[in-house]
Amino acid sequence: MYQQKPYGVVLTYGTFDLFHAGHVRLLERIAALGSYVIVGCSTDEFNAGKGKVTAIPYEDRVEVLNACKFVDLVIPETAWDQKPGDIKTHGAELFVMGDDWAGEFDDLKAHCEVLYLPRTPDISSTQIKHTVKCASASS
Ligand code: C2G
Repeated sequence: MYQQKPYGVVLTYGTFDLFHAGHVRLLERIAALGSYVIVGCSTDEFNAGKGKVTAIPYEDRVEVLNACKFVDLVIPETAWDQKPGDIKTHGAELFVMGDDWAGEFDDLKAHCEVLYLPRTPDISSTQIKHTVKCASASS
């Protein structure tokens, strides 16, 4: 039975390094809200500016996101201030981030609705990296 979703185009951003269940659950909840999900994936250069080094290079992170059934389109995230333009270009009605960013993007309320969803506890790319590092150190 076709289920009408509350929004059309929904936009979110992230690094999505070492793709894990926390990322999947966020994208699944976003896909339940909107009929077309766009993900802005942070490029390696943009992440360098964030002081973030990923385990998985940009092209591969994009390939993983494109393989996710909850994602309809992946665009590059190259700058903090690209969001208003992306919202306009893609006609986004809703912008969503995990609540570790709560309040950080309220300025976008001038362009569309903004929603922060609860993060999945006890899992992160940083944590996975740490676990792998410990495992390799003890082997
Ligand atoms: N996330 C989550 N639960 C986790 C880990 C992450 O819901 N256990 C969510 C984050 O809240 C975020 C998304 O997954 O909305 C992607 O997380 P990151 O890859 O860590 O994104 P980040 O590097 O913080 O980039 O312009 C915004 C930035 O691109 C955000």
